[in-house]
Amino acid sequence: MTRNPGAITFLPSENEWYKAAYYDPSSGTYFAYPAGTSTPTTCAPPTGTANRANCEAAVGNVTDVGAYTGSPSPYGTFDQGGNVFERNEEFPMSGWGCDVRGVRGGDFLAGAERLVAAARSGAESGDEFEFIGFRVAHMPAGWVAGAEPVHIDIQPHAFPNSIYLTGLPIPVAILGSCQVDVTQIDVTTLAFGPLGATASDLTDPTVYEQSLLDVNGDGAIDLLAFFPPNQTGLKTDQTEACLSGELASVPFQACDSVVVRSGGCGLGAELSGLLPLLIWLHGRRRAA
Ligand SMILES: [Ca+2]
Ligand SMILES: [Ca+2]
Ligand SMILES: [Ca+2]
Repeated sequence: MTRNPGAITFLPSENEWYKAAYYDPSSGTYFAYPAGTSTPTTCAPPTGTANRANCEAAVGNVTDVGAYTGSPSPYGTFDQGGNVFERNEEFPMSGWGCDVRGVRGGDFLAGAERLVAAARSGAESGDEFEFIGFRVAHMPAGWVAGAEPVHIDIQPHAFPNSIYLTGLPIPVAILGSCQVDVTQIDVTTLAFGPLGATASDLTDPTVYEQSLLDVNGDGAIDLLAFFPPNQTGLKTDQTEACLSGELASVPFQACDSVVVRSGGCGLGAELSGLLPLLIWLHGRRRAA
């Protein structure tokens, strides 16, 4: 279950769901409960009274959407709190697996504490329960979807990310996830830094094969690329370096923090950024 590129109608992401439930655009603040207030919602049968919801077995079953006429969110949505838990696209917790997606807002059985903004939960995509449903969201006309965000780690296993402009190649891990399949990256499009240094060695099939690794140990395969620092165009006053490329023919850009040094600190200082990765790679080979 992944939102199709350019989708107009979709399951909301957790952020979208959260904002619709708890955000007040007129004051620019978030409330704790999804009825325009931070006072805990009272579970009750359908009513026009403010801040009421179908929860804690007040009815014992689902109610019609919009039955709580006095309890819209500031954006005008109804029943985000209570009635049924609503699925979103989020992977709620790393380690829960790629089949578990977020659910929010509480249901007709649980207490009002499940309606609060901080309450997160998850359910497997195949789970079918009478208390789990979903909300469909719709984009305004003319909206164009962006690409799935890609994340990178410059100098994996090291921080801060010290770059020496005259030094050794800079390792950059492009982090895979349930949504980002790094094998879909066209390595010839990778460009790092303002001048777009290339990872030319990745066009060698043997090097490429050895560069598909789970660098951060989260279970998803990452792509480890190396870039010559003197071709990046980075300058010593820059605090961020960005990598661009194409994944499944869709352009992406991802950035990470850097400390850029002109050089002259000696090989020891230079290696301090690279060594943790080399040790990790070496340990990995020994274990294999
Ligand atoms: Ca709900
Ligand atoms: Ca790093
Ligand atoms: Ca990984």
